[in-house]
Amino acid sequence: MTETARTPAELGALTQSLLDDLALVTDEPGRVTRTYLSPAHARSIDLVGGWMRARGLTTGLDAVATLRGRRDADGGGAGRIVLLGSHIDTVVDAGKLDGCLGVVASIVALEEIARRGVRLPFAVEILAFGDEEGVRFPSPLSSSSAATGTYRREWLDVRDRDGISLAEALRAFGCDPARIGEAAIDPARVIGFLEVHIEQGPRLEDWGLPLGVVTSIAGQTRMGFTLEGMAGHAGTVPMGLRRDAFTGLAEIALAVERIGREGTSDLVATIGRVAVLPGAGNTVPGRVEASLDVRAGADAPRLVALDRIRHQAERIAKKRGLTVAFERHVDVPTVAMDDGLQDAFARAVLSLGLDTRRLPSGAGHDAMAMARRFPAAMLFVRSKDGISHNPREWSDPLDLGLAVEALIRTLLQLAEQERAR
Ligand code: HGY
Ligand code: MN
Ligand code: MN
Repeated sequence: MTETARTPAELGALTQSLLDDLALVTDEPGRVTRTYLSPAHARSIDLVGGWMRARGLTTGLDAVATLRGRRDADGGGAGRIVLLGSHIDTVVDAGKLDGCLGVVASIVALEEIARRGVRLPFAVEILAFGDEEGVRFPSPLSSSSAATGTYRREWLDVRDRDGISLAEALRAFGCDPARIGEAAIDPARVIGFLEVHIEQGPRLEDWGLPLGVVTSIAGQTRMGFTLEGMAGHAGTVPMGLRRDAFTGLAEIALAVERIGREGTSDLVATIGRVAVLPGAGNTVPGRVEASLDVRAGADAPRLVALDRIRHQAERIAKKRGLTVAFERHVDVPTVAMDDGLQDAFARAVLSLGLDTRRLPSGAGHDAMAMARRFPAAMLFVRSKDGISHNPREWSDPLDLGLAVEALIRTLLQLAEQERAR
């Protein structure tokens, strides 16, 4: 029995209400922080899995704790599959939308397709990845890497701030690291991966557009680096005799900023986390541990900037009697989105009577890991003031509903193409 199609406003209101409920699942009361394999991650799997099961999807957890909700092809059969989804882990003090929107929009879209009595000639699987951000462990995109058979075994040995290894955390979560290989999805069966995500930038708002189609995802290098100097008494060590690791970092940080500014317009370089040790106010810092995140729309400017930063850091360290060591956590090249799926998203947006434009993504996404093995595409939703990784992250619920409707229409196009194969 078919029901009246929900309007984009109704789809948006439903999407927003689910996002509001999911945002209450946090490791830090009073703000949204949900890191990989944390108690809040477990509770979010229960909540989102319940939404999936209530809508007739069968659910399961893979070996890296990705929640998977599946609707079989109408008429059964071991046919091909369309993958949807995004990540449900967050940064610290996050907004409600980053990642979560892609999972919730997929759930609402599949429910609406069923309400409209539409049959799909392929299976659909919604993937709720638990480790896209790489906040607890330096292992960004590890869940989607497992789904594509590109998981890096060394991630299992990385440790969080409490010294717990990723492997130990997986076992404590009830997962078996020895079975990670089984999480890989056979590319021969996959039509494509579609990810709905907030833009996290200002362009759609500047253009006055609710939706945009992503052309490529900027490559990124994320590193850790350590500066070693000499801890000393703040009251007795003369300024000229100090090997102060923090002032060394300060000079390096300004060099990073200058190099970032001097590169191509889409080159960005960020030191987002710094630990000053031993951390006493009356002690000259002897050691500093910092993060470095460098991205660009193309690989060459990013790699040139990395070389320049490393050279400047070594020069400044030497001048100050410090040593510097770098550790690479992630190095992902710029990834192009699939042309055919981009066109399908664009046709869906145009069918809504909306103008559509295409734009690159400066932020990383699970789609960049999924694109290693499957055709992948992303639909961006306008971000108010371009804000993200911030509790002020917000998109108009009508824009959310338009994205759900565009996802529905994209799936209907893929269904037509599949029937015609
Ligand atoms: O950092 C990123 O690009 C993404 O938000 N994980
Ligand atoms: Mn993010
Ligand atoms: Mn994200």
